[in-house]
Amino acid sequence: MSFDHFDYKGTRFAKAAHSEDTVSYAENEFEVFDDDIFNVTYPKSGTNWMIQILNLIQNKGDHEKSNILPIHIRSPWFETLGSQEQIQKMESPRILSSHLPHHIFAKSFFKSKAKIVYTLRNPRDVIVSLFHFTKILKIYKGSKEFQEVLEDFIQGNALYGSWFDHVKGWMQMKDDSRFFFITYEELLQDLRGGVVRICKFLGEDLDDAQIDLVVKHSSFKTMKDDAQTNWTQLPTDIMDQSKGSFLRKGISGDWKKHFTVAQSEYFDKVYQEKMKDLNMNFFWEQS
Ligand code: PPS
Repeated sequence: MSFDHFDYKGTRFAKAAHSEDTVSYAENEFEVFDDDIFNVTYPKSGTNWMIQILNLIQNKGDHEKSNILPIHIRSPWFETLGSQEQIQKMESPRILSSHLPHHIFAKSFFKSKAKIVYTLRNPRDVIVSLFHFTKILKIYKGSKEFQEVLEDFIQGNALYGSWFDHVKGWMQMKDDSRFFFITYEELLQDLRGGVVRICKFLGEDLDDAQIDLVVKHSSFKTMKDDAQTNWTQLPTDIMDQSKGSFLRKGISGDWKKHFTVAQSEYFDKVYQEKMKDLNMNFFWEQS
């Protein structure tokens, strides 16, 4: 798996989506407002799902209102090329997305009252989702064998660098009142419960019927069938969905169909080693 890239402070970025200037601007100059809400993830962990959830919460479950813009411009990734023009047009409170690791995140966030919702997913399923994504996203070149994607992921050579560093970096904020984290697997198991917890964190007071609407319109099926949320509006020279879908399966545990026993054992060993100092047991490990 290869893509034209550059490294910034030890993290890998794609030239097609970033420049050193956009990343440096995001880190050093981007002005965070106190009422900003950041949707932060490592790629393929449920970013778009969370965009949909947060937008619906902000609109009290009103799908017509929250669905006006296509999802890829509804909540721009503030470190990417072209996002600044979009962000300048946004009304507050803004919902902004980012895949940035903690050590490169907007410095002004740390002096603000803005909030972060961090979604994380079983890394084995992240790898599988990424593996399929390499087949449709045109930036990926060369061999895209599963073993290669797995190895690049483990070595931190994937887009946005090491998953392990990303999670460990952000978990430094786990006890901060401006930070809330939730797993993709928890959302799959109990989406309503997740939405209620997110509302509480954001101080959003939705009634039961409004919460039901958030849940209804953020289901995998609703998002997959809707051109505003399934990314099919993107030009085929960027993403070729004749070779697979952006909203692919939306399940947990698909890794079991992709990893060989040897790959699974290898990954477990790497995971134990890299995550041992964190002392956290995530939801997918318990189920
Ligand atoms: S990206 O490219 O980093 O922005 O991708 P991201 O949105 O983080 O992750 C894509 C995966 O999320 C799945 N997805 C969902 N799962 C369940 N429910 C809903 N509503 C939903 N929306 C998106 C999507 O299908 C990708 O996972 P896989 O495993 O490939 O299906």
